[in-house]
Amino acid sequence: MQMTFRWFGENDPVPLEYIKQIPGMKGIVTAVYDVPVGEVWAVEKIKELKETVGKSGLELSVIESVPVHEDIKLGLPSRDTYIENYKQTIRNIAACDIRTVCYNFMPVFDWTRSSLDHRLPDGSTCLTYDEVVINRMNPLSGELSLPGWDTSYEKSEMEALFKQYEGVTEDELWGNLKYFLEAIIPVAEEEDVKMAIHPDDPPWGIFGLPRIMTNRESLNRLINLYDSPYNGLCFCTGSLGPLIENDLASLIREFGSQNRINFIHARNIKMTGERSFEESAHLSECGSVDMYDVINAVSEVGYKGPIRPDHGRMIWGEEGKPGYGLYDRALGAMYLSGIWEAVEKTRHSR
Ligand code: DNO
Repeated sequence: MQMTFRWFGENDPVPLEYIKQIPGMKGIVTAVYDVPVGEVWAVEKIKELKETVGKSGLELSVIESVPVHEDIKLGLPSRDTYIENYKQTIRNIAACDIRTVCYNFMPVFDWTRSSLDHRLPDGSTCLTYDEVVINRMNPLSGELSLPGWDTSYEKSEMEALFKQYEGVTEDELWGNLKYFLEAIIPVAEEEDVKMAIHPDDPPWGIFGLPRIMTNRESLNRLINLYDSPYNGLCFCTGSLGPLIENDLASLIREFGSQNRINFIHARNIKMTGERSFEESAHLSECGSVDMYDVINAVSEVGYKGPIRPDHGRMIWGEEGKPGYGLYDRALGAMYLSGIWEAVEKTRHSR
């Protein structure tokens, strides 16, 4: 596996030079942030980004994300134009020799949390998902936004979007995903760009909107929508983890052995209720995810692709983008690399 780190571009308070100082760090996960969703990313923009990253001695390994326009998820007639644009963006990314693209198919909202700065007993802060608080939130108030979302909406736009999603069933969403994949995966194959769909975070419907990428059955349905290693998963332990039925290590064995894991997000979560959790430190004993089991399975299936530590807590007085500070994610990277070294050496010395 190749250790990578998410970086939000020039406005990210974490400089590339610091990321490079994390031992074993090889690659950067980032995106072009100033092109409206649905428009083509120009080759020059991607090239410039790649050069900026390259100057720090790191490689631009993954684009996370090329956002999917809502009209594609809704299956509107205008989707064909946005799909053509998406294909061109894939071609342009390939022209810059970047080989992995992460995306998601979550209606309206990407990852959703009830608190971005929940204080833990040790004084650090973390992101939490509390079902009771979420159920009380009004997504139409015009006040909800998260720093990690690729898009944000005005109140009126949000109301219009919710209206459009009224009556869109999960099966229709699946149909729209299939339509999208049938159009883009042949291009991804031609251009040698591995697509990695991020599971829904959290892995259940929110605010009455349908969500479909949640468990073993849905991951399986996804890979069967288009039979190609280019139609793969971003295996996110923190997104799949909250559903008790999701045995992470066995899912990695199942989908990794079929060559369908194209990217990995390693995040730990500590369940605090049936549908509530805190995002804990990466160490297994801090949360509900057994990170040793996860990395052991990753090594067992011979995974060679990128992995990144996902959300970290804010520690040591750091201020920055919630979930995306330097310190706790750097600790996470070292911990993951440590498990990796141990399981690989054990495996290969047998
Ligand atoms: C959250 C991230 C997600 C992810 C997208 C991928 O921190 O894991 O925002 O980037 O869902 O499209």
